[in-house]
Amino acid sequence: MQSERSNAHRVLHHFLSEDRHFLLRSDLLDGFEALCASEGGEVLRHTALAAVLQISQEAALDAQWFCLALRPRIGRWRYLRIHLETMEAEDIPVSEFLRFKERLVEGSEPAEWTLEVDLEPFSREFFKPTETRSIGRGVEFLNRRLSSRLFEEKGKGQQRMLDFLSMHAYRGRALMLNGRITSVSDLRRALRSADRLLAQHEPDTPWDRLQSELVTLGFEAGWGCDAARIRDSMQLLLDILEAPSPDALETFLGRIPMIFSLAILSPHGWFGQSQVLGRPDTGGQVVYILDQVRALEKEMTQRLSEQGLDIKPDIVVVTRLIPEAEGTSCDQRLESIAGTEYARILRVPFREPSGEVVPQWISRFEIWPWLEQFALDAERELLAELGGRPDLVIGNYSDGNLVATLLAQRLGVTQCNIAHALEKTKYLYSDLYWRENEAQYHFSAQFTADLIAMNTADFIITSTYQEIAGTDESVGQYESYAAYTLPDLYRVVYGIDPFDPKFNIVSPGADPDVYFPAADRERRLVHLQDEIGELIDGRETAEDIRGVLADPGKPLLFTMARMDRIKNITGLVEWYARDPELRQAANLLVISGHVDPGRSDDAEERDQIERMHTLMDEHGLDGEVRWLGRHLEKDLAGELYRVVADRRGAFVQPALFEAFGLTVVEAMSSGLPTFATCFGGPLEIIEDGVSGFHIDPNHGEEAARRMAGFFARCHEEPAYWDRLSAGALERVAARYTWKRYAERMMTLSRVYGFWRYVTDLERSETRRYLEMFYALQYRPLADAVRSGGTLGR
Ligand code: UDP
Ligand code: LCN
Repeated sequence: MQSERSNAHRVLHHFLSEDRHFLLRSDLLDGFEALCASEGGEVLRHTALAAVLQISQEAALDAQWFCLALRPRIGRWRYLRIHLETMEAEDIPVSEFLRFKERLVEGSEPAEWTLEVDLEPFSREFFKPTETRSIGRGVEFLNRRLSSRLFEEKGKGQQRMLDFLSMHAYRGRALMLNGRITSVSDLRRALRSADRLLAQHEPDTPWDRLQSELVTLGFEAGWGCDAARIRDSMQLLLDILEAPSPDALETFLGRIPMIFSLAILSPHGWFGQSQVLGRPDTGGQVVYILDQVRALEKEMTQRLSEQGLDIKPDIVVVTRLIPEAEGTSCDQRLESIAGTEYARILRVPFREPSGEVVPQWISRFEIWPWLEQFALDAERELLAELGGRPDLVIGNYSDGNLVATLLAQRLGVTQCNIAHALEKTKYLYSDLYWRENEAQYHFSAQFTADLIAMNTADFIITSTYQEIAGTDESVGQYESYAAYTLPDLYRVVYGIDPFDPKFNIVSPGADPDVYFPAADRERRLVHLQDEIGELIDGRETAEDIRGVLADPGKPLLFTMARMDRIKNITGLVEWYARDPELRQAANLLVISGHVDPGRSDDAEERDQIERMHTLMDEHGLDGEVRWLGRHLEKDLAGELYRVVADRRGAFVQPALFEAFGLTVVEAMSSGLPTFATCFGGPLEIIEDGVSGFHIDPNHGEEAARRMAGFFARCHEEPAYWDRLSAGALERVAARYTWKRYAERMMTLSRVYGFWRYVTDLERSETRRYLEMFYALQYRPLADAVRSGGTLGR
């Protein structure tokens, strides 16, 4: 016991001597490892404290206390306080832990009445899974858990199902049931009669020919396009009324015609179909939404037609209109979306309180003061455009999700959120040191908006599991909102629970018409290949090109991303520059930002551009690196990945953190071996060594070694390249396709609509609480962005 105490003393005082108030998991583990490796340190490995450190996510300490946030398993937290003299440890509540951190940041005791946000009481009565493997499979869980419960009380569930089916209509025309069926026994009887009737018809008899008889029985259009499908839907319902199974319920609900129109919100950035990708704040989210819309329109059309309805889906993407459009279409109010029949972009300007339209582009970090007015204007224009309310509102990123909240609340429709990337985990201590970041990033408004929107959403779509709940070692993006503090503003003791069944993993894909395997010779865009050859091997530089490859015969290491700090393009250039073997083995092709810093109006981008030039100068890279400061059109980009594959090259995604990483999926869909960051989505997309490679951006030297090793091995053993290429193709085909995405999304929206109707998932008390939080906390924070001030002391 005594030695346990003295060992703990030794370890904790070692950390104390570092004179830091906050330690990350990596600091704790690395520091502990170093101590164990030091003289007489081996014994420390077998102490109780060693086991505690293994599950620690972070520590906060002063001269008296050592506080630890423990994460014994994914999504589950405990907080421990150890007295640095007595070594006595005790569990403390989360609020105590957060208060301690606040004291360390502020240098004084936090005010007694600091606002504490606690959403736990609102969800106490809801069912939630407890197994970590159930995280992100919300709809499966709800179906399993609620279907039996719903029908437990005799007759109650059946009656609710009847009520639900009776309310469907499209523009005043009843669907599914008409007024003739008024009770569950009527419904059962009518279903049996219909079944007998349908059995007498050929399976392919269309609805039109069956309509008059079925209407007499109480049924309206929506059950199916022909006798076989109508019968099948009716039998499914009979089974559900008898004894519901989760699968039957999901299949049946998936068929109900209830989603005809969608509003997709994506206010920030440059939302357009050409000349926008690669601009600041304009990347994967735009690509994602345009591909999503195309896939959803197809899926909606197919489902409506299978149900025998001649109704066209209606999809509007609502974004911001930017009068100073810099040659893009962002100043156009309406734009139809290529590859769809009915979908369009509707642009609504930001307006000042005076009513004046804001002319210039505004960074995503600064748009907060304009969103409320935007939501009101967007609502008006959307209602006119759709001729009524949308059936589902889908928000994107923090701003779009907040506007989706405001719209869904006002219109009373189902809300779905998609984060794409939450900023909180991208920037170290962005919550704790929010004030230091306020002038540049305004995280206080953003994190407040996030918290509100994720709690009002009926369901949340994520691209990966780790986006919700991280890994055994790292915290998920959503999980980071479970408990946090913005010192002197408010403290969140229960913000969101990664186990909440509103979370569903539905991964995106890459447009199969644009990103297909290099080996698919017949589909190749041969007409673009000269242009691409010139881009890569051209003997000239230009205003937007730096570097001419001295030996174009070498394979290419290719990277393409917005020139954000977090994308770490300059990091990759530095790793490359410092590894002679890699430089020998491959040329580096970089498509990112601008070459001329004067052409950028984004501070972070300009900074990175300057760094690129410094690196190229310092390391003499002009003969081995080709840097194109261009925004490539989709087809050109698609063919470029394939040309790099033809030359037996590889793609690199070196980001410090990547929420998902569409370029990774694009490269893999082209059959290009891919090296991608181990922080974020790519960790899940790629299976290391099978369908690509993980690299650690914090250990660039090692990453460069790995790439050099890869090229060396491919040189010796060309089949190795083919193996990785095939592995990448298999992986995306199995997991990352838009077809699968659209099917899932359309099923989810119906199932959540159903549960929202038949249970108390509506969460109206939560909404009230969040409305108050919005008015009292979010609004002043957003206003402070406008006035350039900061809330708090
Ligand atoms: N992209 C592009 N040109 C560029 C930079 C990016 O076409 O100069 C495209 C890229 O092909 C991908 C998207 O923008 O489709 C970037 O998405 P990703 O998820 O990789 O990153 P994000 O920019 O969203 O953080
Ligand atoms: C935003 C990001 O930063 C990427 O990681 C995602 O791939 C993209 O959005 C699409 O969701």
